[in-house]
Amino acid sequence: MHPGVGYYKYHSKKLSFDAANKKCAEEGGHLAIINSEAEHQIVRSLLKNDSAYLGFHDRIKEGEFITIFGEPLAATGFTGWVKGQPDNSGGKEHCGSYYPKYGLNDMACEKEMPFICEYDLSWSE
Ligand SMILES: [Ca+2]
Ligand SMILES: [Ca+2]
Repeated sequence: MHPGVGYYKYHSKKLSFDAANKKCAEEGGHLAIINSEAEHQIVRSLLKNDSAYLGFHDRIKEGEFITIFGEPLAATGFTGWVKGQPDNSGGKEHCGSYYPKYGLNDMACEKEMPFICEYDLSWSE
């Protein structure tokens, strides 16, 4: 719990992007979207050694990354890609992740990875 920023949970269970987002939804949340440097540091601190899914993708139009709510990634307030990313490796990397210690990376959506959910706990304010 991070008052004023949000509530985040790291899931070590490895799932595909869609399965991960479904799991977050079942818990009343969504795949995490980083909106500030403060959120970035929280997300970064939750990560282990594996990459983890976050809530953005370019599945609608290649190279145009948007959040799971359809907003441009550039409008979220955080676009700290790993150097050389996004690279759309193999022509099939369309889902957003965070590479531990470094930043954002595009990954194949079917790959099963840990993920971070974000919950909007407005009742706690
Ligand atoms: Ca892509
Ligand atoms: Ca990539």
